[in-house]
Amino acid sequence: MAQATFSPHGETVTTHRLVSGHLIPAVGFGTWKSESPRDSVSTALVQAGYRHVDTAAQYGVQKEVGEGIKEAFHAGIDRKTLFVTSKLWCTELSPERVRPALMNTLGELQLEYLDLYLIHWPFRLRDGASRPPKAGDVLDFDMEGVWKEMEKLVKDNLVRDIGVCNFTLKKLDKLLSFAEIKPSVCQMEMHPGWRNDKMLEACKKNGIHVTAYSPLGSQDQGQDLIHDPMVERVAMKLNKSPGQVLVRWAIQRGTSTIPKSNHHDRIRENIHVFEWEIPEQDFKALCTIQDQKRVLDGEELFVNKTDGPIRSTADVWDHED
Ligand code: NDP
Ligand code: 1BO
Repeated sequence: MAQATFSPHGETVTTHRLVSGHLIPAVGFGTWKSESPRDSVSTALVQAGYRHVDTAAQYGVQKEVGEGIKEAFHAGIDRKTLFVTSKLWCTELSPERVRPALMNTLGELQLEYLDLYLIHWPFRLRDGASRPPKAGDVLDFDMEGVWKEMEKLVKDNLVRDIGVCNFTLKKLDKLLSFAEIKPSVCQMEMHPGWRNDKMLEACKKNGIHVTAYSPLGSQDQGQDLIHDPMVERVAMKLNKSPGQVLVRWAIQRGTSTIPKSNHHDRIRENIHVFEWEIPEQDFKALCTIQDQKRVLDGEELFVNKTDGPIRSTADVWDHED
């Protein structure tokens, strides 16, 4: 359910109420491949008015992210107004490793609790696994055992909400069959070039909030949505930037979203998406981009074509695409 609240700079900002009752701000700051995380996080929080930061142990930036958050506290931002997400990496996907991994994340971030802790990918990797994985690098994943440990973190007030990333319908159904605490959030790749409507609908049906990652099409090998003619046309018409149109598109689908930038002007620009909207016909036009494909298909991380157990990207996504 969308709620209205106010940012420190007086702009109306949307938040969503999670099944737990906690609020998640609709735009968060992404930190994957962040080049100067301390500075960027501090700018996002103190100058641009973000109150939601997305990070992960695997990004290798948690210490700097924590320093950026500390700067925000020194600038007078209250912990209670912040929403901080981190993620449990694939090598830690066994029950006895869950709590130590979270404690390490809290230590690096210099926080006493996380607002949201997510399973980063639903595949367990051996310590030191290669990319792509060699035979024996992808191990059995005890989803129920890991989830029970995540639930204990909530009960012990170390994390306020728990959830998943990169799940399929099949894996979500399995999780829901034993979860005592339902996942509050499912974080998935979503943008006009990969709408992923099936997962969005399934999550809505189950009361699970969706956070859209890579809303701008990501970087390097990503999709160049910033220069997509349809996105450029809508941006020109609304006198907004292509980045703002893409972030706003995610918001109008009822998701939260977590754009990343190394540039202070873009960091500011990407959250100015609340006091205007994409008209219905333009929103619908953005939903018609034909060439639907994932940027992050999991191939490099999990696929071993000869030895398995994941032999193709279709296997990664349980043949649901
Ligand atoms: P994004 O879709 O946020 O795109 C980032 C790219 O867009 C960068 O190259 C950035 O360049 C550029 N950019 C940012 N703002 C603008 C703008 N206004 N105009 C033009 N270009 C812009 O990619 P990410 O893949 O980083 O996704 C966002 C976040 O989602 C991640 O940082 C991470 O926190 C999370 N994520 C989670 C995953 C998961 O498995 N759960 C997987 C992938 C991402 P520059 O920095 O130079 O501005
Ligand atoms: C390999 C990690 C993808 C970004 O979350």
